[in-house]
Amino acid sequence: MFQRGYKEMKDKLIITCAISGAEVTKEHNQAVPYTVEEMVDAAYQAYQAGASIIHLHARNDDGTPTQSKERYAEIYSAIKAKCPELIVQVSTGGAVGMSREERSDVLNIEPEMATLDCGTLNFGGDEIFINTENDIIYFANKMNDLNVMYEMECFEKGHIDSTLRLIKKGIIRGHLHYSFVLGVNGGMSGEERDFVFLKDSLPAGATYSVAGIGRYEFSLAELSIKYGGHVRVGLEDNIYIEKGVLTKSNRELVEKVVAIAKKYNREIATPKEARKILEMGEK
Ligand code: KMH
Ligand code: ZN
Repeated sequence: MFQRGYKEMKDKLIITCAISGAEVTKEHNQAVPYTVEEMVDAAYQAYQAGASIIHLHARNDDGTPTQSKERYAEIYSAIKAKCPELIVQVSTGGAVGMSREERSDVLNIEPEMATLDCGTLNFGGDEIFINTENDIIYFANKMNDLNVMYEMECFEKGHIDSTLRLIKKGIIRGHLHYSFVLGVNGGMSGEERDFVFLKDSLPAGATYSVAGIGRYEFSLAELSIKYGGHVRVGLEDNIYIEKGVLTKSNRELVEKVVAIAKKYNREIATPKEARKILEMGEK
C-alpha cells in the first residue's frame, strides 16, 4: 500500500514557471514582471494555477537584469511570505555577458534550489552564453558548500555528457535533476527525436523537466507529460498562448499545461510533493 502511494506520488507532474527571465521585456509582453510586487503576483498566480517551482531571474524596477543578492533576497522573501510552501529556484545563468562571480552572487542568499548551466552555446546574433567546464565546477562546488539543490540546464546532448564526467569525479552529486532547454536560437531544437534522445541519455534515477522555447513550449510540454517527465513554461521561454496571440500572464501558460496534463491523467504535484520527488531536504 505504501509502495503504491509512493509510486503514485512520483508520477505526479511538477510544473515550473519561469516567470521573468533576463532577456524578455515588457516591450515583448506587458505581463513580464520587473518590480517586487509584480514578481510576487506572477509567482502567486502561477502557484495557484498549479506551479510548484518558480524559476526566478531578478530585475531592477526598470527591467534590467541583476544577480544582486540584495535584490534576490527582497524578491525571494516576498514570494515566500505570500506562498511559504512554493519552491523558488533562482537562476545562476543570469543574463548573457555576466561573469561567473556576478552570476553567483545570488547564491549568497542560500536559496533551496538554483540552476546549474552545463555548457556553452550560441544565443542568437553575436551572443554566446558561456559556461566553461571550470564555470560548471565553480557553481557546483559553491552549491554543494551551501547545500543548494541544483537543476542542471542542458541545451544539447554534449551538456549531459559533461555532467556525466563531473558526476564520475564526485563534483556533481545528490539527486540528479535535469532541465532540457530546447529551441534556443543556437542550441538544440525541440522535435520529438531531440527530446527522446536526451531523456534516453540520462543516468539511472535522474528526473527531468523540459522547457521548450517559443513555438516548442507546448509541444514539448505535451511530450514530457506523455513520457513521464516534468514541464517548465513561462514568459522567460515563450510569450504566446497560441500562435500569434500574446499570453495574458504566466498563469495562463501554467493553466494550459494543467489542461494538457488532464488529458493524460497526470496529476499535478504540490510543492511538498515536488520536494519529495526531487529528494530535496527541507530548508
Ligand atoms: N538568461 C540565459 C542567458 C538559467 O536561468 O540558468 C540563461 C538562463 C539559464 O536563463
Ligand atoms: Zn533562466
